[in-house]
Amino acid sequence: MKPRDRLRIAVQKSGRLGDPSQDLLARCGLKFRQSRDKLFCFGESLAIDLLLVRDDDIPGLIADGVCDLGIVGRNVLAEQQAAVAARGETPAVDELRPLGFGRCRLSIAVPQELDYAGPSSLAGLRVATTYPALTAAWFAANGVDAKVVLLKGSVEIAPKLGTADAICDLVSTGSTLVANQLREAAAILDSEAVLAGAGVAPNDERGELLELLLRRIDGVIQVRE
Ligand code: PRT
Ligand code: ZN
Repeated sequence: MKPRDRLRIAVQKSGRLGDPSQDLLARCGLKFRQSRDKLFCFGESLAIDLLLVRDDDIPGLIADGVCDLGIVGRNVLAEQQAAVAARGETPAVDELRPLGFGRCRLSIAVPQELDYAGPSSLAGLRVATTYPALTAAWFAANGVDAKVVLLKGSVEIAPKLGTADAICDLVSTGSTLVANQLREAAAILDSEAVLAGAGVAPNDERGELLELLLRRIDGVIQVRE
């Protein structure tokens, strides 16, 4: 890969984290010029550029060295780390800072009528989720043998459709669960947007830019708290 002297950050193009991510970077004094295709933002105030992508791609873009940093939900990062760990490899992407927005939790939810007395109540059942590695790791940690069913979307309707007995999905207000006659049984991960970066920081100009950005992010977060 061609060496880069500009730092590159992957942020969500649209969706829940897109605007708050760009707001945070603006508060850090970063100014950008957007490309015509709206996929790339050139940093005008510092040598820091943005790549606008789907959130699911962010950990991989960092792991592959295409981007140095990313702003992504801890749920997405932790799922990638759990998937790497499940293959017996060491995750190459770390959480550098929690960012204080996009808060939610990844939770096991069960139909109202299911008697939930702890993880073992789910033994032998099918649990639908978009987070198979985190869900499987939670079952393994609790010594429960359940079947994890991967669904890419509309996880909350799986029990009604009969494709699963329970789900593991993101919850914020809880109204989606209530609307689908489900109730939260156990939170397996507390999530918020995080700054993610490669385990080994670049040891060139980009390393200095990274230090500068981290100091500014810390300042912005301190003011908010
Ligand atoms: O297009 P792209 O792939 O980039 O976006 P996406 O559709 O995969 O993600 P998006 O924009 O929906 O969410 C981005 C991130 O926001 C997630 O990865 C979380 O880190 C964070 N976040 C915070 C949430 C929620 N809160 C949330 N409530 N992501 C999703 N939800 C969904 C949840 O999946 C469920 O369907 O909202 C519903 C539950 O909400 P409540 O309020 O009814 O409980
Ligand atoms: Zn996504």
